[in-house]
Amino acid sequence: VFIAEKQEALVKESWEVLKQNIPENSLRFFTLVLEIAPAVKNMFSFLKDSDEIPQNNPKLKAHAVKVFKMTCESAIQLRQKGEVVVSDTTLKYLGSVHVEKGVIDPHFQVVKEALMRTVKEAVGDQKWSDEMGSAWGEAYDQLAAAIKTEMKQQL
Ligand code: HEM
Ligand code: ISQ
Repeated sequence: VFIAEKQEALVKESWEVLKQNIPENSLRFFTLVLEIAPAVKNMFSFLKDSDEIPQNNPKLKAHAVKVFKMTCESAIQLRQKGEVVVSDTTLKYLGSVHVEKGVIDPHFQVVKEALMRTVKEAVGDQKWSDEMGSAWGEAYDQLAAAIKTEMKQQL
């Protein structure tokens, strides 16, 4: 699946905005995941022993940023070659982490929804467009598909 040059630019542009406030946007992303699917709470090590979402957890921030960055990279790849390629080691590692934590297919839709809403809120309604949304959505879907395939091979 190829995306247009314009769409790649929109993803990069919105990531630049998001990057300005990593602490707030990563927290927002994670909060939305839990809002949509409260049951996934216990999967996350940084939440296990508390009821509240830690406001400044380095692991939470780092992981959230990684999800955004990988989705951006996927958008670039979809524009360049029409497919998402994740390095073998990264894919194996992410596959095993998510299998171990008990992540299943429907969870990917939850994270997608949370990611898209975080981007939309960060850039604001004026800047957000269907074109921007579909670019993020396509990049995420293709990345998620690669991880899901790897997870199935590890089961
Ligand atoms: C951990 C990325 C989807 C739940 C991680 C890590 C990354 C990541 C980079 C950190 C690994 C590490 O360094 O230890 C992604 C990407 C996704 C995705 C790119 C989709 C495209 C999901 C989904 C769930 C999920 C759908 C289910 C709710 C988790 C959990 C951890 C994790 C529970 C372990 C966190 C911890 O306790 O340290 N993910 N993830 N992820 N992810 Fe995801
Ligand atoms: C890990 N995997 C998917 C989504 C995430 C969001 C916030 C923190 C960690 C994550």
